[in-house]
Amino acid sequence: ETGKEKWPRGDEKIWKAGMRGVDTDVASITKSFVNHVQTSLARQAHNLDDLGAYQAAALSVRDNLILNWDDTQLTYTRKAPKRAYYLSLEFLMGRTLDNALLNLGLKDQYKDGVKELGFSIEDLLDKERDAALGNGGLGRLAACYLDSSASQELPVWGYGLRYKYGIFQQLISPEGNQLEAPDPWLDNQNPWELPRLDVAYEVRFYGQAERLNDGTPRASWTGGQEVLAVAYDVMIPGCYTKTTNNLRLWESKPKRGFDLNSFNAGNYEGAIESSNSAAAITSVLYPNDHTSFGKELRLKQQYFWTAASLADILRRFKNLGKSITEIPDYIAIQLNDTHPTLAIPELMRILIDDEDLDWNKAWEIVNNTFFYTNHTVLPEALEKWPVPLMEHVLPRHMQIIYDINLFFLQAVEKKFPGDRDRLSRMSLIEEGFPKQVRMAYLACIGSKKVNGVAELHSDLVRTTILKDFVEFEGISKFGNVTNGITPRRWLDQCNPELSDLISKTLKVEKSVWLKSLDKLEGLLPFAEDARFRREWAAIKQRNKERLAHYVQTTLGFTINTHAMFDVQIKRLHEYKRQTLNILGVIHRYLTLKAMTPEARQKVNHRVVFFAGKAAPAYYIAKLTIRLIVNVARIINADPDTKEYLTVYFIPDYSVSVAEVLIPASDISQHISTAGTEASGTSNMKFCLNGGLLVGTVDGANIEIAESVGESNVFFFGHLTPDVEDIRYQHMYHPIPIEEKCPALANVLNKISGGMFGDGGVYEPLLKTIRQVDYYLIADDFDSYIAALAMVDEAYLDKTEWIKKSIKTVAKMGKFSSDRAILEYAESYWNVEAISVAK
Ligand code: F58
Repeated sequence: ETGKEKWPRGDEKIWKAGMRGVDTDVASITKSFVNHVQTSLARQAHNLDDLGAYQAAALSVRDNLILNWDDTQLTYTRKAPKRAYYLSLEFLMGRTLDNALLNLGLKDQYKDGVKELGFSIEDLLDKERDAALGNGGLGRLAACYLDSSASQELPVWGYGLRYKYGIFQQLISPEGNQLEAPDPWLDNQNPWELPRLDVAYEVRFYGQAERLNDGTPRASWTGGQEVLAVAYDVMIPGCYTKTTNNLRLWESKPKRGFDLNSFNAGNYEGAIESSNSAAAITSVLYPNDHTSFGKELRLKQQYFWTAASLADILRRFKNLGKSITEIPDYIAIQLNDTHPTLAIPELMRILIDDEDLDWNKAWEIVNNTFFYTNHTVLPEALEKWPVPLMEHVLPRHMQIIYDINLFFLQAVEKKFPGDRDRLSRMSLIEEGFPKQVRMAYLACIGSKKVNGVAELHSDLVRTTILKDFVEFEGISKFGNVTNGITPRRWLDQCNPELSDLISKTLKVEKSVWLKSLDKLEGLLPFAEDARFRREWAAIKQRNKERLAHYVQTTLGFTINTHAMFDVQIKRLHEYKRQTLNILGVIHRYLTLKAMTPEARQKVNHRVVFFAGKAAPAYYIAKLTIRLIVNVARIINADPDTKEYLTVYFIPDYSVSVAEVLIPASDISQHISTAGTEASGTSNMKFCLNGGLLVGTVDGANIEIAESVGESNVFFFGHLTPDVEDIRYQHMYHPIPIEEKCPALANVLNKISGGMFGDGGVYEPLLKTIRQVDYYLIADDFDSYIAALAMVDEAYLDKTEWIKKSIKTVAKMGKFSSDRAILEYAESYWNVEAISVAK
């Protein structure tokens, strides 16, 4: 590139005159807004409602994003740096407008602009629907990593699926049952995506795979169903930088519109059948969390997405004109859990069948291109695909997996001769009826590095599920990258007053500290400053009022904002132990009931919030919701206690609901059985907003405590190394619950006795505790209650409490997703930042 290339076509001056830059002043913003109202929306000033105004504002912001996006992509094309691709089946983005305005540094201008046109920016922001293309932590982590990649100017693209329906909407029936409704999030059009109907790839399913047997490992794969993958691009703006990265989401379409022959023959159903089956692939996000199902449609989603993404990545690579063996010098692919593991045999297939490479060369390329992140050690969540299903849907990939396994086991045999147990433990194929492919093992052996998502979890990966692989491949392949969260959304956006106070106090611009979060340490001395503490406390108070207002307008309940706000929000799961929390609430209620009115008056009012969705087929988790709702119904209406304890279940938890709940919390609960929560990320969000943490010694809680100081967190419960022994005791030397934990036995009896409605309904849930108690509710109950008592005690001294809150925030710098993504870039991908010329 000389910078003096010939203008491609037409008159350069006329071209340049037609080009525009990013709008930065109020006048050009209002002009662009009005323009979009008139033309893009075909509406007029006098019939424009808030939704229309939101759309006009979004379209005008999108124009700006596109300009930055274009410059960014041009820079990447010209400079051809090594790029990383983040493959994730889930991107839980939430809303975009506010985040885009803040990252562009244009929030104030838009606020003034829409005000001049008669609207309030807050009302418009509220009209946006969440993009909820994820279940929970794993999907939200992917979204935070995209924000950080762009903010740190890293050439990273995301690849995912454009589900027509995101995670279901949660409704709660009057009895307290969770009901699910579809989430048609695209119904009001999505201003944040650019359809790229010209970027499309064919993806094959089923058919026949035949080895050529010509002395090469090649095979031909023909027949079956062919489906089109069409690209939709979502712009990902970095914070105070021009860099605007891309998230490419695939939509499935039939290769041919419909079958005209069937149509002409009068078979109308037949005519649309194949087109429906193609469209079904990206129709809906699977709402499971921490279970693996083995459903054909899910397998098709995974292959459809990995095949289209790889084809796209390789097309871009080929444009560089490099030799195919240089792939690892230009491409790093991060596998977000095992969901995209089929990319490994797919790249083998392309290199062998299409590019005619020999096996070893192909395997070496694959091995230097992929990186695998594990997000759980729970056995029920480890993906396994039945061999017969794989053979049917992806016959060529099944052959390749068998070949990978053969060479792999030969190498294991060489290192550990005669160790047959080891071979069967490590085989990619689990024997049984049916045989199954162990996807975590395939991801592991096909990748250059493997990591867990917090120190403890990475240790567990190394010593439990992948122990044999560590012994075989060496420990250096198995690392840790502790998760992080983006401080843009999870502080600046959700808690603007606190963010402003921090800038003012540190005397550092947001454009600086939001991207170097360690700067928060500068807040430490201000913990001793009474005026600062008052401001800090006042902001927390206003955030509590904002939450109370949300509850008032959506649920109709009035909340005492002078109470302590105690929050547990996450997917409902036995291992996360919402049950422990609600049983603790009942215990507190019984204790209050037993007190004299005078004694009660000394108790600080506590408001306990729960929110979270249960997988639709997860019966026990749904029963827990029902119990919470009914406990709330009884407790909140009891005149003896309602001044001291109230409980709310906030329905339809989402990213935007989290943005209201998190800044309002005094204390939040992260109380998984030790060793079960890989990391957790909401723990980080609460602490970054000045809430303190009650938790078990699990996941990232441990590192948070290391950073903020153990005196600023409330730990309880058994430790990871003891959990297995305790479970063993439960099996072989069970102690009756009345003996082990009388307080809990009493609570369970009250539930059975009908204190919260028909006790029989809850029996299956209570049985999980009375009988097996796999998650150690009874073993941890007393220490949990003791930790909550410490919280009460600490809360009495408001000054000390606020000091703890300030010191906590000051020490949360490590948990920025910028730190995490830079670790991936430096220690895993070998990808460097590259700046886009202004
Ligand atoms: C979560 N996993 C972990 N999985 O549970 C959490 O500790 C961690 O902080 C987070 O990942 C990010 O690393 C998680 O969210 C899922 O939602 C999967 C969805 C697809 C099915 C299997 C579970």
